Amino acid sequence: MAKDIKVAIIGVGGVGKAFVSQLSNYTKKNASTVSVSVVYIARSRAALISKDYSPLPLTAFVSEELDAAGTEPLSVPDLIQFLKASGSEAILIDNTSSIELANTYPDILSAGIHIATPNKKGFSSEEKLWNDIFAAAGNNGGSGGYVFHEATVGAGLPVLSTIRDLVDTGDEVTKVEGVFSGTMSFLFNEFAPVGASGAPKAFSDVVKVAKDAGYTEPDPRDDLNGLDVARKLTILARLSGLSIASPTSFPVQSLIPKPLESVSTSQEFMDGLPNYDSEIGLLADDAKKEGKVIRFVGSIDVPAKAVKVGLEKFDFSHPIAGLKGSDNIIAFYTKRYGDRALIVQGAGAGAEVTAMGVLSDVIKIIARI
Ligand code: NHO
Repeated sequence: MAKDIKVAIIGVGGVGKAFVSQLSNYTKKNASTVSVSVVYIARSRAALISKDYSPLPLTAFVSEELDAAGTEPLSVPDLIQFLKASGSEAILIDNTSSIELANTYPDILSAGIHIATPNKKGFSSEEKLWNDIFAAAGNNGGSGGYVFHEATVGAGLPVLSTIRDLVDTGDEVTKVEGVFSGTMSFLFNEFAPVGASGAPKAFSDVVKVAKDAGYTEPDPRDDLNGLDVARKLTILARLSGLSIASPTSFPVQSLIPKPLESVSTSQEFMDGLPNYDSEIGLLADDAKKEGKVIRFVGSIDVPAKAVKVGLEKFDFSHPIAGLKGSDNIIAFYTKRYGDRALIVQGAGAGAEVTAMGVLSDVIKIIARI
């Protein structure tokens, strides 16, 4: 008999829409073994609820329809009750970046509801939340729901599953380093490519190209402040066994010039950025004279309990220097792998690849229930 799974989706932006389309293909392909019904879908101010638990039509995911036909979203306690009352296993997909929702994961998991999410907030904020989530979850043999968050680092790349497999099989992670931001990867691969000839590009011009192409957050300061990378490093460091109080508890280099930190609009920021091109231009020039390029990287030194995020110089021949586009690269150094790192590399940003990470988590949950 096919497994009967109810799904609730919160957040239907870029990742949410791509997820729905991939989930739809998955359910069609696997209809003989699993019956997946999406019974609740919500945006910030509107929700569709299938009161009789019949599957909502996928057209309901078009945001305009949801806004027009939807009712007020349920509170989290009401949503838990609604899903529990179905009598089936239920999975909540959090496709928002809401810390308020992430704060309720322990309650959701304690109620036996599973969670799959690309939202970094629950796993990279205060350590207490991380501890509460995994104390409530069933991942380590407890009675709560399973929680998976592969897409919080490297989008669909197998980063978290790799580090978990290394640790679970008895290996010891000694160092993790790499490029963890698709946006930062694009900026520096364009700004300081290996073997560049001719006039150097201005950093502000590259930021503008990235912004216009939709690679950056609407306000590029949200990429340039380094916090997105710091959140990813917090997650990896915790999985490597380190205690990390918060993503601001270790050195994080911000690329936002001090005077532009407090300007009120993203346009003002973009207008002011060319005034600071020379600072970062000099860094790139100095590196070039040494046969190197600058890249925005993160690293975790496990024995030294040291995590840092910022600009570093790399030889032209280093794999980090040779990245293309918005690719991520993550190198794991472990006792078992020795000096030759286990490397994961590929597209690390974008709705389709991020949604793939979320669906792969859903499939892991289905396999366990
Ligand atoms: P959107 O398009 O802003 O959509 C968010 C949706 O959530 C909206 O529909 C909004 O109405 C809804 N929402 C917000 N708060 C809500 C609430 N309290 N209740 C109900 N609905 C609420 O965001 P995305 O792009 O679809 O992202 C969704 C989640 O995936 C975020 O947590 C984001 O951080 C995460 N994520 C996205 C990406 C990506 O590429 N888009 C990545 C990872 C995780 O690997 C990617 C990455 O790291 C990108 C990074 N910038 C980089 O490396 O450069």
